[in-house]
Amino acid sequence: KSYNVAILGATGAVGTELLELLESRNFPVANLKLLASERSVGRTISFKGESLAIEAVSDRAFEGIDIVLASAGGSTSKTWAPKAVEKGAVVIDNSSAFRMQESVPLIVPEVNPQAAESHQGIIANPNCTTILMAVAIWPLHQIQPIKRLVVATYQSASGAGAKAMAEVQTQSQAILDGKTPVAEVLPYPLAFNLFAHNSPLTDWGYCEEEMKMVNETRKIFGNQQIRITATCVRVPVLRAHSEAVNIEFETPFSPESAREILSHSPGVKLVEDWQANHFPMPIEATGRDEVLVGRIRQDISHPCGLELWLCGDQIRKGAALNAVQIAELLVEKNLLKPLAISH
Ligand code: A2P
Ligand code: 11C
Repeated sequence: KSYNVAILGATGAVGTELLELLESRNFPVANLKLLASERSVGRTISFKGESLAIEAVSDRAFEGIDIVLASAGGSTSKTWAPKAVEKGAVVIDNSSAFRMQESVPLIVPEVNPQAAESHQGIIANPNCTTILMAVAIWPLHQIQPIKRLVVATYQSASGAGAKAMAEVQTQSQAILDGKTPVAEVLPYPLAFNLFAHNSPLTDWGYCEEEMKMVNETRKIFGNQQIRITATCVRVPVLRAHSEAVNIEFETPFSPESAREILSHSPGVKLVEDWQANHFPMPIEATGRDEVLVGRIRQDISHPCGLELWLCGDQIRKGAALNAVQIAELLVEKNLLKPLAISH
């Protein structure tokens, strides 16, 4: 059996990766529809050697579609996801629009695939920093419950979209040419710089990205007790996020057993060469499916603390790959029936 698939946001950084993954993972696609804004009408993109025209998203675009992979921003998803569901499609949404709605499963397939069973038409793909951390720490949480997480992120330009990636390259060239870098997509020049994550600030001083790590991790883990605090920072890297994660367990967790567990955990690749001081790096995580984890060590300030460092491709496992894995899960578990229609 094969399925009619639509990509909403097909011209974007994540949309482009979704196309590549549907092809390289041989997802059973019958027909593929590429949707974006009016701006992209007239463009074509190639899929499996065929040139497909971009269409502007509309009500009619979802007729006969089984699966929508949406990555066109929160407001676009808010408008179009419910309409796609009405037409009988299941929407896997990469935006933050529906993530915290109780009726919407928020899924990292390595962690909570069972949540897909209760979907009502929309399934949310978590925030990229959350996905990468969840893949790396869930196997440890299975052995000993995590009590508290203190995270610092080093987030690439790709998290702000294709235009931000292009901007950091232009800025880098401008600086090398002795010119003043221009920031139009991101709030400040990112080349040769870094700044606090560019999401809106809450009244209590955390930015929305930091709160996503708190709230989404709790929802995915099905555990509201885990205490989480995060500092999110944008760094001049193109497309892989890094995270320094301090984990406090209920009881001591040795680095040796953490290493042993993570060496055969799904979606994780251990990268640790202590002699060479070689640990996960964004350039080595780029283009890879796995979350690279290393520098696992005892927290010298706490007997139940463990430190680890991770890098993961933000566009791939942080977004497009996780969404395609969810689609594969729906196919495998026969969950593509448009359940929302019965409401
Ligand atoms: P377009 O290229 O036509 O603007 P990125 O995350 O890399 O910035 O990409 C955003 C994606 O979302 C693009 O494919 C973009 O299409 C799409 N998009 C943005 N706004 C809309 C909209 N209002 N309707 C449909 N697609 C949109
Ligand atoms: C970033 N994580 O790196 C963000 C981008 O909620 O999906 C994606 C925001 C989201 O800036």
